[in-house]
Amino acid sequence: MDPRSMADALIAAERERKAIAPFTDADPGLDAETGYQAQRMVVQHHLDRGERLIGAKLGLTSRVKREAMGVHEPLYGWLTSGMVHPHGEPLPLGELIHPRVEPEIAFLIGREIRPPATITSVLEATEAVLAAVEVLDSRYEDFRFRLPDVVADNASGSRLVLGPCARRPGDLCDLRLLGCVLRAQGDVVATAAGGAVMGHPAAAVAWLVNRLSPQDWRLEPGALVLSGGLTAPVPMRPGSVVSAEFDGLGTVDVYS
Ligand code: OOG
Ligand code: MG
Repeated sequence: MDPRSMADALIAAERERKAIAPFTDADPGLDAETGYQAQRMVVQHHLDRGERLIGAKLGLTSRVKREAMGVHEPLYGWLTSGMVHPHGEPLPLGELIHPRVEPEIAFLIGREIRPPATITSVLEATEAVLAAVEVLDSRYEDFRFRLPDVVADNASGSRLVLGPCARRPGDLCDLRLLGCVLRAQGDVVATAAGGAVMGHPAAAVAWLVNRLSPQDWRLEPGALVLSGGLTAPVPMRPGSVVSAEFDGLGTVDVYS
């Protein structure tokens, strides 16, 4: 598989809302690097259509997510302006294939973070921390993929909803202990703390900075970074109501 044809198939799947088989079914030797080359082309397609790059997302940074997806390494993708979904508006299910939502801790980067990044240097450079719900919509049938596939698919990125409060990290509790209660249809379906993500959500941002350091795509000041799902994702169906309540950061509600 070459990155161009992978990207073209993913772009068509998103446009036509028709999931495809993962590329690794036909090509089990596909590597993650080829996936990242395809990912850049997928993201570039959105930029060419007038969207802006607004930040990055980490994926599979928590054990619960790695186990849920059966992929055992973290990965990254990019956030573009077209992904931002306003808090309080219904999710347009008709534009999506089979969306799932997951609670995340988002970082708004205030200053450049130089590699080698650490939890401390990330926190120093963080302008604000926000609650977020990421809306995933894999372009693969049944969210079935291996690492190179999901990398190419921009880490299943589709939409993101930001919570109501932006707080400086120093004004919050230790982010490892920052709790989250996830409800679906009013029932608690999962609970987590920030430490679910690499022991500390800022460690995920540091991982990204270090991972990107040999490349020409960087995190600019003003970038938003999603540090990765804290819980297993929850499917969004007609009538679904999901809320993610975070200690000190308010509640993000998503409904269809
Ligand atoms: C892959 C994307 C992973 C996260 O936060 O773990 C991700 C998927 O679960 O479809 O965004
Ligand atoms: Mg996510």
